[in-house]
Amino acid sequence: MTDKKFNRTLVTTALPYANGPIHLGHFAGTFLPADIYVRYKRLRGEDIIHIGGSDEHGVPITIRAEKEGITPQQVVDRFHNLQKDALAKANISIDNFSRTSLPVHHATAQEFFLDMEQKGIFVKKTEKQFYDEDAKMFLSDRYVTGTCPVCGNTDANGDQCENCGTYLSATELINPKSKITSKTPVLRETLHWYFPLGKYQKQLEAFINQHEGDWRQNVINYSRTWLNSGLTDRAITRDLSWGVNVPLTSDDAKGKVLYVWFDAVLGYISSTKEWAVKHGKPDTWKKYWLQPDTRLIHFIGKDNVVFHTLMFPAMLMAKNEGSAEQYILPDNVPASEFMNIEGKKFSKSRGYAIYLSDFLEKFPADTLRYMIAMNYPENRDTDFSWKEFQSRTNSELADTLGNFVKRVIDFTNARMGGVVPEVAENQLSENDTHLKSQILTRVGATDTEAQVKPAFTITEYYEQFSIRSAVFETMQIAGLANKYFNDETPWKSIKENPEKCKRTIFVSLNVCYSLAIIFYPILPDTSKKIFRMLGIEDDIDEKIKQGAIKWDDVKTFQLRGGHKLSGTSEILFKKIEDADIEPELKKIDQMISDAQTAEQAKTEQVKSEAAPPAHETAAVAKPVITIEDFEKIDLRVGTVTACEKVPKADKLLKLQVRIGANERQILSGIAMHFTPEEMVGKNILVVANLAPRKMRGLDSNGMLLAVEGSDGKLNLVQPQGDGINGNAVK
Ligand code: 2FM
Ligand code: ZN
Repeated sequence: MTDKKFNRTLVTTALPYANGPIHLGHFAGTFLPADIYVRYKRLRGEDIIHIGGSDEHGVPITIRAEKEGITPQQVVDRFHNLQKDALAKANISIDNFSRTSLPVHHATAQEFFLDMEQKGIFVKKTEKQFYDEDAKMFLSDRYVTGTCPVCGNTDANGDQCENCGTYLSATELINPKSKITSKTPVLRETLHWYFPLGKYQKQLEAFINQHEGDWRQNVINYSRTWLNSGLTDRAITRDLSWGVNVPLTSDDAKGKVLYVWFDAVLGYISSTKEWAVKHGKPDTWKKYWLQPDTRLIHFIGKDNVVFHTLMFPAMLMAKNEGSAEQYILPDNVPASEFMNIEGKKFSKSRGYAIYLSDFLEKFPADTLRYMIAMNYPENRDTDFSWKEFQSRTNSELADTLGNFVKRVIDFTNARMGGVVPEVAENQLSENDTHLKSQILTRVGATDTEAQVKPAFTITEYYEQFSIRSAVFETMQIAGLANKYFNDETPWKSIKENPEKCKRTIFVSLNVCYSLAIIFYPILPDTSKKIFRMLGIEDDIDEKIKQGAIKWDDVKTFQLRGGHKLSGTSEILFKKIEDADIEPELKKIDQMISDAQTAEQAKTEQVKSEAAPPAHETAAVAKPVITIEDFEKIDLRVGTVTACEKVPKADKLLKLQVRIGANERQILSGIAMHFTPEEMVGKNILVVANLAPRKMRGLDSNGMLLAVEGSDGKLNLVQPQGDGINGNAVK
């Protein structure tokens, strides 16, 4: 835990590859939580900038260009602009959305490389790499596809298997194929620059330890998994033509570019430089990167953790060595888990995705922002479902928040001449002050005697990046306001007790003002509409920037008696009908059936190529077998005696399983479904005579049986009964 005093904050969002549009995964994992946090901090009057851009290098771009028969530049031009527009439509108030193809970025990345090269930090090594003899080129990372040695997925990439999450090197793939020509590549020698990550092991361990307790546990765990297995040299150059050229310090560098991850993380720095130039103060980027009182925060998805907690910090440590300029290291890396869609894993490559701009063509940005924020995958994978989107919009946004604000404004306009009533604050009733104190307690102001304190205040939730809880508590306040208005029945008191009615409306209008403030981070459009109806017409973003509207304004009544409202009122949220989401549900069905068809076609192809057994899916029926065939399988009951995670393999568990008198080791891709602790002591069903195989260099003797549920979760096949260990299935 650090206890540093910061004077400004630099927030970054992971740069999405410019090979496709922004999808809900990007939005939920990085852009929305970052934007909510930044807007909240702006309301607190803090100096904060939000920096990002698109990642325009790397194989994902060139593969798309080749598929479409266009240049990589054309690919990135198209998608950078689409990404930028979609983010603007979603009201992501990013201060600069840059591009890594810009000269400022190339210069920055080359400066880092040259500095390290001159300081003798890199190691140069000749290694064997796959080469496509027909295409006459080396195949780096994703240009090679093949079968994952861990889970059997036949579509694994040369750097990572999308199915089980294991980081691979291309030479580990079974049946490697070139993505360009589909030919089997050959191994050839090539020279590359390596960054000696291992040299920074101690420093990185100290860095991660220092953040134990304030970083999310998943971020600490992912980083420790890497640290525990020992950091090694990482190749940071590639034989490609698209990317940042390796500076030509020798002939060896010809035809080589920097590895996309080496340049992408530096995109945060170059984007800040571009932002500073656009603001006419080119040197201000230094204030954000080189002063220790800046707090650096990276919003990323879980698949990017180690690049931000180990690789980038190590690069910055290397750059800082012997230099007067000292780059700051990240103070927090709030990494998200994943957001599924309708219970199924999102997959861009399988076409199972919802794109941000498509969504926003049909539904307002604030409805999406709310739904996603309430399901922010903070500590576990969450789900986006259209039905939930409909019900949250209708019951929480429309019936709670929208309804309260509209009733108050309409009542004031119709019955009070559209003017805030004059009320002496010391004459407010207990109910009136109770509502105010409940709001203060939840928001986190201190000058209140609350009876029921929430576990944390909204302010505390934001400060600790618990976005989902902050949003949930914010909506609770709208619920309290709605209840207060109903209980006070101003439509009756206006006749029976006009002074009471005035007090109710005075309080309610001020609560509308408070709601406009506390919902501003989550629902910026709605917040502005509320301000407008309340007669605050100016540019709200600007007012916040100048400190004229601020978070702490909820502590006091901001609208004084006599203040005139705009006199208009609008419906904040239109209800979503079944008919509005039916086409979307149909699209999901279509995506699922397309994915199944593709999966089936793939399986057929694999069978016809007599490739190793594919990762089986429920959609594929298997050929009929005889009883003799079945009897070849030795199915036994085993008991798990010990279990641990396999380093660098997110999904793999290493189990010790006792079957009768013998104990054996089995590796299984179930780590996302079960913790090692919950496996120990379980009776499981094991294919005991499966030929031994190696996974991640470890022996696996057998396979355990499990079945996927409709929620995508695995269930173990667990035989019941006493004294069954070691027995065969009959
Ligand atoms: O995983 C990705 O989509 C990468 N383009 C993220 C890069 S984050 C940062 F380093 F720029
Ligand atoms: Zn795999």
